Parts: sequence; structure tokens; C-alpha cells
Amino acid sequence: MSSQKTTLDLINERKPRHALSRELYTEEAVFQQDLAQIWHKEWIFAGHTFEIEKPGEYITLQVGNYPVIVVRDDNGAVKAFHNACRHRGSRICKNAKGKSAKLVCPYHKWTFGLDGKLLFAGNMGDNFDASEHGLNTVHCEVVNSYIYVCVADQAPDFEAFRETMSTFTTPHNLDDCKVAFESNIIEKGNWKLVFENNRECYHCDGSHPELLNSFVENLSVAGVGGEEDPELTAHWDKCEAAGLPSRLVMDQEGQFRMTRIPLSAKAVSYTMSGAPAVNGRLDTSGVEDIGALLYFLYPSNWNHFLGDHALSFRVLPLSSGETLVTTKWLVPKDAQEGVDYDLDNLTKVWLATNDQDRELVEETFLGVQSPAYVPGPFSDIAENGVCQFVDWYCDIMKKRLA
Ligand code: 3BY
Ligand code: FES
Ligand code: FE
Repeated sequence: MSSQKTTLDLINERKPRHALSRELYTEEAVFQQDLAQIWHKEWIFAGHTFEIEKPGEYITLQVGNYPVIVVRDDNGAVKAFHNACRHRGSRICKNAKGKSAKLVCPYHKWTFGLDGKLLFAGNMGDNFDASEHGLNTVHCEVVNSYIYVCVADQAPDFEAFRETMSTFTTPHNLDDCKVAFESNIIEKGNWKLVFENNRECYHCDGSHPELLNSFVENLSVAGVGGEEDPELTAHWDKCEAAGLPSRLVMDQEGQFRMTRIPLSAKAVSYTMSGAPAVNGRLDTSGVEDIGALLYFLYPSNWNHFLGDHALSFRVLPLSSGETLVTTKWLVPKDAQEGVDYDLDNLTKVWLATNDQDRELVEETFLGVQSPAYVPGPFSDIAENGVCQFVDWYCDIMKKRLA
């Protein structure tokens, strides 16, 4: 590393409640440690079960250095495998999604079943044991349509997250959804800047005119304690009385948080007018202004659940300076485009917001690369969420690098 400092030194040198140093965003050695200590160890959001409904339907994703394939098998189960052939290593599936009765390696046509078993390998002779060359599995868990994968040999506990997440999201009937639209953008910035930007709305006034038609930042949702906001408490009471768990829950390590926030007066959805984008509802509460259920799971996933649609966001680091952000707009499965929703109306606000956030991240990444950049202080009022993310990152890295 050019700075001669270790990642641990750099993290230990961080001033409390201040941004990270340049090297922590830019150095290749730090990036590789982010991958090794976080991305290769934690549960990573892959996609939704309804994207791979039929046997043979698959999605692929890159989890740090690991290409992964997630597939629906012949028995209807969701399975995940390392997308690296057991012959000489070629990726088996190169497309982001597809459908195939068998997983055939494009290089020498080794052919794997949807359960990962090697079914065919030509010209390998009598001494070759196909049963020893099945695809290596990746840990995979499903909760309310969300597929999470973990490439570590031993995956961390999933049950605490599953219990909390399913308590909050079950009333939103996600299993009855479909993807109305998907966007993929590569932001030219470090993955930590992408999540930091998501964890505050200090920038919203100046940057997100479309979002501000419906979204109001509630400063009590950072999950770091502080004063209870009476408006938020009233919203929680109303939604919980209608059967929607709403009160903020933050896990002990600070890796996930769920909470339900009100939208601005009269707005019930993320549209330009604030009116619903979809005829039809995801939840069955019967209350129109349920606001937005927000949850994140570090390091790869944040989400918004409204009455009429939901949004999932997936963050994947491609390099120290490139991050893939995938957004999916989820609507009830039986909603018809052009009849029950207008795609432009549904996607306008967050397409604009994502693009604005992309620019903020890219400009910050250019600025923090300056040798003259000095990490500045977080606002005690408006940046507790960012601070919470950066503290989570520093704590986990300290623990694992020590
Ligand atoms: O999920 C959050 O905490 C942040 C707050 C502002 C934007 N975003 C929704
Ligand atoms: Fe896959 Fe040879 S690398 S068949
Ligand atoms: Fe933003």
C-alpha cells in the first residue's frame, strides 16, 4: 500500500464522527480487505424468488471476487452455486439472467444439473469420477421473496435477520409481486460512498426535487437513539393498529434496521403527484397512508415498501472505484402495465433520484481522491445514519483485522 499504513491503522486513526480517509475509499489493498472481511463473509442480496419462478431460470451476480449463479431447481427450490466450472474454471453462465434446463459450460461443454451434479463430461476417460466434480454450492436463504447468498465456507447467523425482516415485510405480500422495471447503474465511486449517501437526506433539499414531492426526511430514523418524534410515534401507532409492524428495530451490531416513516402530507407513493402509481395494493391493512417501510441490511441492500409498490436496491462493488446499483420496482403480480400502472409514472421519481445520487457519489469520489482532502465532521442533527454506517464498517473491520 502506497501510504505504508495498514487498513487497521487507517481505521484506528479515524476521528470519531468524521468521514473516512482517502485511502479507505481508494486503495486497492483496502478494497481487497473490504471484500475479504465483509463481502466474502456476509449475507448479500441476490434478487427475488419471482425472478426465477420456473425450473432452470437463473440470475447471476458478482459477489466481490466470486461469480455466483442462483437457480430454480427441478424440485422448485432456490439453489446457489459458484459460477466457475469444475473443469478449468470458466464461468458457466455469463448473462445476468436466463433459463436453461441444464447448466452447460460454454468452454468444453461439461454439463451440470440444476442441482449442481455433473451429468456429462466428454473424453474424460474411465478414471474420471463425475460425482467429485459437481458445482460448489453457495449458502442461500430466502425470506419473503428476498434471496440472500453468502460465499463464505461458514455463513453467519441468518435467523435473527429473518425473524425481524419477515415480521415487518410479511403484511406486504411480497411473494405475490413481480418486477415491473429494473435499472442497473455503475456509479464511479467506492461502495462505502454509495451507502453513506443513502444513509442521509441532508443532501435531499438541494438534490432531489422529484423525491421531495413525497419523501420527508425524519431525523429519528437513523436508529441511534435520541428524541422520539411525536409525528413518527403517531404514525407507528396508527400502522401497528392496522396490523403493520412499524416501530424502529435496529440489530445489536447495527447491520440491519427496519422502520416505517410517514410520507409528506397527502402523498401516499413516490410519484410526482404523490398519488398511487398502481391500482391495487401490496398490503392488506386497508390504510392508504402507511408511508414507507424502510429496511437496510449492510453491506448490499436497502428497500422501501409503500402501499402500492415496493423498491429493492442492491449494491455490489466492482472495484474500489466502481459500484453496481440495481433497483427493482415491485408491483402486485396481477397488475398490468398500461392498465393498472403507467411505467413512466411508476419509475420517474427514483430514476431521477438514483441519477442524482450517482452524481453525488461520483463527485465525492473525485474529491476524496485529492491529496488535500481532509475528512470532515458529520452533522449531529442530519448525519447520524451515515455515522452509524461508518461506525459499523470501522467496528467490523477492526474486529476482523485485529
Ligand atoms: O433509509 C434511510 O435511512 C435513508 C434516509 C434518507 C434516504 N434514505 C431513505
Ligand atoms: Fe468448463 Fe472446460 S472449463 S468445460
Ligand atoms: Fe439521495
